[in-house]
This record gives sequence, C-alpha cells and structure tokens, in this order.
Amino acid sequence: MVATSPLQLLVLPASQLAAQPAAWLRNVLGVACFGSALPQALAGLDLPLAQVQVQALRQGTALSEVWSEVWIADAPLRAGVHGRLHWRCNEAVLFGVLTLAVDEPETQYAPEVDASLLCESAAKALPPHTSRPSSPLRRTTELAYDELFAAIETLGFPHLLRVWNHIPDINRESAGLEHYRQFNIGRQDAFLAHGRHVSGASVPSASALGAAGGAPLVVYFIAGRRPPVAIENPRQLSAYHYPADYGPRAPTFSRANLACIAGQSALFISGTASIVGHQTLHHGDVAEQTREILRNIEAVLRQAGTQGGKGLTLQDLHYKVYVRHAADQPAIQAELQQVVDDEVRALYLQADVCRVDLLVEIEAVALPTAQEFAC
Ligand code: 3EB
Repeated sequence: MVATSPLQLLVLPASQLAAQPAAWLRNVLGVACFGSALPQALAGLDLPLAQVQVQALRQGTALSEVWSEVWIADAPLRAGVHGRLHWRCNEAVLFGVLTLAVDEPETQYAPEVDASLLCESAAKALPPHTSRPSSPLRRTTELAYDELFAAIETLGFPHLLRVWNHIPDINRESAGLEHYRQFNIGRQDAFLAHGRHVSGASVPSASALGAAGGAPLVVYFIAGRRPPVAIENPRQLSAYHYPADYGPRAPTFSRANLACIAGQSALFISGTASIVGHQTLHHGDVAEQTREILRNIEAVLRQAGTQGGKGLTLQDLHYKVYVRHAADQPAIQAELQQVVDDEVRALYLQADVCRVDLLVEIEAVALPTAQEFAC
C-alpha cells in the first residue's frame, strides 16, 4: 500500500473536479479555483470554494480554462457555514473560505494618512488608526479576519496554519494608500482585537496577491487544533518586523510553519519573493528574482530542518507561482526546472504581487508521508 498523507493536494482543471463522483467529493476538504467563469457544476456542490479572479498560465499565455487546487482529507468530514464563512473539517483540520465584496463608495471615508511619511509632531497629532474612519478595503479586511477568528475559535480550530489572501487591485492606491498597505492595517487590527500576537511564533504562514479590480476580497485558510512551529528565514527580516517604508503596519505572517495534522507533519512555506533583509533585489530581472526566491526557499528548508522538518528538499514541494507579467512565465519555469529535478509540481497564476518591484512570488507546501515525519 502506498502511504498517503492525512492532508493531500491535487491540482486539476475545474471541469475535471466537477465531473468527480459524489463518493470522491466526500474527501474534499476545500477548493480554490483560479479563473473567471466557474463551471456551473462546481457552484452547485456543497464545498468551501474560494473563487479567485486570477488566471492560470501555460507557455506565457493566460488560459481560459479554470484551474483548481483541491485539498483532500480523511472522511468523515463535517461542513457548515458560520456567518459568511464556509468551512469543512475532520477531527484534525479545517478549511475555510471568506468572500467579501469591497463595494462601498470610497469618497465618504477619510484618507488613510501614512503616518510614517509625516514629521514626528504631525504624526503625534494624528489619532490612532482605529479611531479614524477607515477605507472600504481596510474595513472589509478587518471584518474578514474578525469573522475568521470568531469562526475558528467557535469551531475548535483556533490555530491558523496557512492563509491565502487575494486583494482586488492590490497595487492600486485609494484613499491615499496602496491597497496592500490598507489590507495590512485591517489584518493587524483584527489580530489585535482577538488578542492574538502580531509577531513571533503564533503568526500564520500566508500569501497575499492581487485579483482583478472590482473582484471581492477572498481569504481562504487551513486551521488546526494544535499550534504549528513557526519558521523564519535567516536571509530575510521577519515580515512582521518590516520598517514603515513598506506601510504603516507590518504584514502579519511567518515565512513558513510546520503543522502536525493527524499525526503527520505538513510544511507550509509562505509566498516567497526576491527579498533579502527587507529589500527587493534584482529589479526588472525575472530570472534573477526567481533564483533569489529559490535560495530563500532553500534557506527556509534548512531552517525547517532544525525544527522538525529534517531532510525536506526542493524536490518534495508542491509549488504555486504567481507571475506579474504572463510573458515572464516561461523564464520562471526554466529556472525552477534547473533546481528541481524530476517533474516539478507547479501551478502558474497571473497575479500582481504586493510590491510593485516584485515580478514573481513562489509559495510551496510539503506533505511528507514518510515515517520520520510522523508527529
Ligand atoms: C514578502 O516577503 C512578500 O502579506 O501575507 C509574501 C507572503 C508577501 C505573504 C502577506 C506578503 C504576504 O514580503 C510578500
């Protein structure tokens, strides 16, 4: 018998997923779909389904076909809706999705003044962020995370392991602040409001990418019963310690974490960019950025090796690659194939990345089945 992990990941066209028999779908924990026109047959299934308005890429071209990332777990699964959050879980792990429209008119809100750009006395005169009216995206983000925390606490999966965030028009500025920076304020406020730390070992692994303008904010995640082991990258400043040059609030995520799910380890590596220290390297050079990312991922794997993930290599990972310009995709793929022998398991998506100078971001997950990763 081939050993299988209690959590598995499949990447396949959404049409193929929709064609699966009901018995097969009973093991589906949750799904993320990438594309614009979701197959009708999928919408009818009672599954937590993140519908993300970004397109899959092949040979430098956006595909019209919708692709899906399918998380599989051991049945029996329970399913439900908690407020606006759709979830499925078994005894060990919960998958949840929140899809929130960001549709209020922006003009009725005060601008998000970036206090880091003001002189000290002017910054002091500003009321704290929480007491000023906030922009629609910031408020929607705070609501999303507020609902997320309320749900996972109630459902008994209080430990956030892995979060994916898709922010409409992530690099666009509105109310005087870039969307990603607004998102970071809302996310951090919700963490604080729920008594959670915004730095250190308990922040989740994450990715934050763009989606089409006018799309909803989509947050999907995996949560667990037990706290994961957070992993940082010695080559990079922890993101939660980024200086204010990157926004008034630092992002709330760890570089990776090792989770114990039903007795087996899973390594979740956050979206990783061509950043060393806190600075973007290789402006305008997508091949160099990709190589830097792979060095960062290797550094995370080495670090994981000292914290319970010993022996995991680039070969063991499933990758998701976010590409700013579709035409760069073949160059990125070529770099990935240089360092990962065998067939690379990778899904390429066209998405904007959270800094305008980043051309590519790569996330990864290892779901090892070997006995040495029992936990
Ligand atoms: C970086 O290293 C790149 O805000 O949740 C990567 C992964 C990035 C997650 C997030 C942002 C996030 O800063 C950007």
